[in-house]
Amino acid sequence: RPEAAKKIQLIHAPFWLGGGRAGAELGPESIVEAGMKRQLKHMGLELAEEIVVDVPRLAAEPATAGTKMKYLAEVKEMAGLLGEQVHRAAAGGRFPLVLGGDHSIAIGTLAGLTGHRGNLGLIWFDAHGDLNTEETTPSGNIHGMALAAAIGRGGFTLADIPGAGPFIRKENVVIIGARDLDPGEREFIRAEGIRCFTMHEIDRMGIHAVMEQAIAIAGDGTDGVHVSFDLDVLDPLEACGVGTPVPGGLNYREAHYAMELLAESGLATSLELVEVNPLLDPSRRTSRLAVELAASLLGKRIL
Ligand code: EXY
Ligand code: MN
Ligand code: MN
Ligand code: MN
Repeated sequence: RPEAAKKIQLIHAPFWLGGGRAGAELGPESIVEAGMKRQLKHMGLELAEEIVVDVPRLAAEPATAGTKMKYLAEVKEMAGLLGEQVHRAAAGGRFPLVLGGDHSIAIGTLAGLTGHRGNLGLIWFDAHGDLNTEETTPSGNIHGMALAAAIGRGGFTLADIPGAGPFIRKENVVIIGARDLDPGEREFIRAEGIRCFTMHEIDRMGIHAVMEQAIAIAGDGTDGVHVSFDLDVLDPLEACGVGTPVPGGLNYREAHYAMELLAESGLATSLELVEVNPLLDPSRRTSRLAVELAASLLGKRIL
């Protein structure tokens, strides 16, 4: 098991073009403003100099270039730049803590992580499946295709990003908190047996049992686990500042307990916090929650 996080590498990925809704590019800054660096220092963690990836910020119109995938060129550029920084951080023994930005940034994060450590487990906290392809997407937004890209499903995958390593193995992928799946995603999850703990399973089993299974699945034979945390996994009453809110999500303690169990497992080797859109939450409560959840994953305890 990788030793506890030595040094934290904060990486800003101020990108919104994968989610088609401006404001996600303000996520990283709002999370830092909400106290991320203060919190981590207060826990005694050492922080490397933070990195801000120079991602494409604006495009005249959804540059589709003959594909249904919106802003594909910009997503590829972002993923290459972000992947480089994540790989460098992991190779340098630092814990990559990536701040989004819409969920398409996960394509960059995972390109970097797999480029460094091939055999990775993946825990995907999300109201959505993010398993659409160009054929099944209802929106053309690539943030809804990010997990598909990570496991090699569809026409646009990790393989299209320079420096990326092998796809994440389906057997080591766990989705937690899903409650808004498209037909194409449902079909795929059932056909491929993707481990998906929807809100129904969480109500039935409880978050403890779900996390015990999730940790076993993501940790089975892998040499590290990436936690991809989409803030829209939380109930919008807890976290309204997200681009695609869906009622009936995790409550505050379920989310913290999941992070606390992951911290106890010592399994997590990287984290990304995505879909925070401060334009949708003037109270900045969602940004503050992102800070707190990172702290719980990195070992903050109540007692
Ligand atoms: N499933 C819908 C789509 O593919 O367009 C909505 C996806 C929302 C994706 C957010 C990041 O989780
Ligand atoms: Mn997502
Ligand atoms: Mn390497
Ligand atoms: Mn989502």
